Amino acid sequence: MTHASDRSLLRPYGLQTEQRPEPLGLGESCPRLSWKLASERRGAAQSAYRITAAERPADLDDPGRLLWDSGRRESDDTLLVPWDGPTLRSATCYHWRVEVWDETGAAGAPAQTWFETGLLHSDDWSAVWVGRDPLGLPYVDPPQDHDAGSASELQPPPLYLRRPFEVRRRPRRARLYATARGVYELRLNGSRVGDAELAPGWTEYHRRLQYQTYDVTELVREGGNMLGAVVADGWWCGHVGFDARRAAQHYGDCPALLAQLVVDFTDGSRQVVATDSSWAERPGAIRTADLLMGQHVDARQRVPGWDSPSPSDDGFQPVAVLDIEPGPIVAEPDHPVRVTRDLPAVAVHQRAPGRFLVDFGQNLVGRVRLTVRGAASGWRIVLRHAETLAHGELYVDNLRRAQATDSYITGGDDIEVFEPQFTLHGFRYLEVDNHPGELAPADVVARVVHSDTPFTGHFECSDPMVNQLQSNIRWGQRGNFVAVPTDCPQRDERLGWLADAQIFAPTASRNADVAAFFARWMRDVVDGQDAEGAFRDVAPVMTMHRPAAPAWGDAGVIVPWHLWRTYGDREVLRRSFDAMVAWVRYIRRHNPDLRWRHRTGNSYGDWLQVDATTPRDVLSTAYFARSAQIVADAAEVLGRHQEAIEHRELHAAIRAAFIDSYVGADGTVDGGTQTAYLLALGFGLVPEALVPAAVEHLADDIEKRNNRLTTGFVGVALLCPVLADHGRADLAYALLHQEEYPSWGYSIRHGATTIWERWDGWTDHCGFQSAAMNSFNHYSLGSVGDWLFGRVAGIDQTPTSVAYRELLLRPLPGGRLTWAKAEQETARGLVACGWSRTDGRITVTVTVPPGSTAVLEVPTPDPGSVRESDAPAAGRPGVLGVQPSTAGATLRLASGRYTVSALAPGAEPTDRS
Ligand code: RAM
Repeated sequence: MTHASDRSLLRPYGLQTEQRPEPLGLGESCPRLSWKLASERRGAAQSAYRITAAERPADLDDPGRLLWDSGRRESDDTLLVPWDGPTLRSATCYHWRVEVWDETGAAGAPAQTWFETGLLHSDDWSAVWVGRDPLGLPYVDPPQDHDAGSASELQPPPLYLRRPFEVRRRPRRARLYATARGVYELRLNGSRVGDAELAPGWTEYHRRLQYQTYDVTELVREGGNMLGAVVADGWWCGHVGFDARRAAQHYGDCPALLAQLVVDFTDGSRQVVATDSSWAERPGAIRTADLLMGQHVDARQRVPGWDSPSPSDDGFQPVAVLDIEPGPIVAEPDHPVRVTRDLPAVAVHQRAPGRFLVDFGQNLVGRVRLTVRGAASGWRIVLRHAETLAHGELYVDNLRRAQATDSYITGGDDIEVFEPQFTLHGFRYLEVDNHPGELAPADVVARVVHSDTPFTGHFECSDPMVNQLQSNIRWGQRGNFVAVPTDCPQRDERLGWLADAQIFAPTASRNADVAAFFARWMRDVVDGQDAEGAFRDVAPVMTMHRPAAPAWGDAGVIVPWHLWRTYGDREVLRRSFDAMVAWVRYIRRHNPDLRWRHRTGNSYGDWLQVDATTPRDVLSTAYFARSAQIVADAAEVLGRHQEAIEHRELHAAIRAAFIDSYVGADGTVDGGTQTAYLLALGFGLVPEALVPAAVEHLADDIEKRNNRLTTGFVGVALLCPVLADHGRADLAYALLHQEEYPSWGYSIRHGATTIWERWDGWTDHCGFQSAAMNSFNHYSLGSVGDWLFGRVAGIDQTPTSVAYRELLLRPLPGGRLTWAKAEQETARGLVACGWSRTDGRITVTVTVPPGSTAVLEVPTPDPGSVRESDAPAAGRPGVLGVQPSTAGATLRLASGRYTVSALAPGAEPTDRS
């Protein structure tokens, strides 16, 4: 007999519907269901499952009407199992439950979750777009600050929209569906609705606009109600990228709202309040708001109680109903942007009367919340932001046109709180100017804002500098994953650059669950493809209208493949596949000799390399080969045999061309740069016999520079992995520990708390790099994070494994580390691997989730010394085999937790008798 508390039971947990826990407003009519597994018992695996689903009104206790019973299915599937029940209805809450049986046939502990569909059909929408009457209010001049630069254009003040309504009795359930052309915040009876920031996020607006769903059951009251919204420019019509024009030129010229409140009563009746001509609008306290420029609030212009059920007659005018179709409105499929934490000020320095410099100790992305006490009305406080200081003052030159300046004019209340919610800044330092009186540190707080992808990965080791590097990588990921993966968060750019994203995606998926985030962005990438098959450098497309460059456009192939390998998401691969094929065929069409020299767009090469120039055609042809190979692999997964054969042959031919043109008989690669060797070795473009010589050339280049790197965005991701995989872990560690310029350690020694865009962002010898392009928060050079998890700690999967089904655990003691460990919540469950060296022995602890197996390479000079939980490893439960190998010893493990120890590398064998 088993008990629910029995830890050896197979336990499903982390249930997800369409790669999100408990999604509200799901847009899929055939969602995919997933669960992870845990068990304390070695060898535990799922042999069967059963899914049952019911439709259940949220407020009823009855179990609901059974809708779908999959029956017991003899299967080890746990990932993305398609809904196979009756067609889902709009705006309906479904519960589903999974029962599992383990490999012995014993029942596990069941688990359940829910999801609620959104508006699945376009005729579910009765709302129409509403906005400001274009003949109504004049545009206003954004405030000009002494040093905030000049605002390029007049800006309209954000819209305050509202509509009163009556409700006869307390509702059973109320949902609010909304989106905006712009960014919006909803209000209901004076309260904020939900916690999404900068909704609806940024998508390829020409193709898709996402709506959000909110549970407002608790906010709707019997009697009079007021539904309100504030809508600012955002990506729709504010400043985006480095185009001097407001995005008005790209999408539209004024913000608008589409909202629909659906109130359901217990008697089955329904009341809908939707945006239409009965809504009213006026400007309010927020005078201007722009993602790049900042937000300006004049509290004297507040309209007290404007969003309360019984406002006074306060100047609201009828809205204009915009003569536009609701358009392609889709449910938000990924995690919304949210405030995920607050950081207190670590220091506040008064620089002059009323002028304070605040240090938050961390370069971050978000905004501040300032509390002002006892100020008279009309006091204008100005907030400016910067990532770093120069001569003790804000360094803002690298912001280019982004003013990153907020201001607040006090309204005369005893306590006033200013928090600019429709703008976003990348900063560590804040200047508060014209502050009335003292600024108490507790009155200023930094609020961290980003796409709320769950951060579930951890890496840690014995070296504080490497831990700081990992922290910098994570902060770079947080700050630059805001609706889309951006290059940087501070200057007038913040675009979804493709190469940055593909280089960093493997690291990102170590730190966080980015499955839904990237799958959603891939739609934008595919949307950006032209009729010829060329992707663009950025997605959503903005300003960069040329075909994409090598390594940039290839993201359209690499990212879907990565999502398949990491999360088992076949659908994103299927959906992207035609675009992947079209991209490779486009390159081939224009480069019939298979050296990619034509149609290379802006051909950025190994962007921001130092002291080296990798030939562009070496880089591009290597990527051409890589993309062809991935398309062939993807075609096999999807059963597209023709394309598989075509691209397998194409890959072989490009490889031959690469070798013919760029690889010498002595193993040299054209250009002789680190990146040239890394691409050739990393992408398998060196004949087997010449690999040792190529590795030696690579190592020579690093050594002759006293263990310094020269790689840019493209090469850096391959640097440590290729060295370690070709017997030069010593050099990989030397680069990891390097603290002289250029290196990760150099930036950290100079106070970096995020990854810099450039190795020479600031140097002892030259000071700041050109302000024209010098961000201190770019993630690309942080792509080494994948190697920290994958080799330093040792979590990887075999080349044919999907979603960590066959783990390849290869801890790599080296450098000055005495221990390292990582944990990762994979799609199947928790994977962990860590090692430590003490007293001549190495101890490796690993966790393999149920259903997975692992190949564990134990680095030891003496395979006979391997023990598991203090007993000879062979024959221990779950240990399926022990063999000597080049690493030392290789163990095959079933699921479970293990503690393996062996004689440490370099230690003297001891007498084991
Ligand atoms: C810079 C961006 C980005 C890079 C492109 C080529 O402007 O910041 O990181 O991909 O250039």
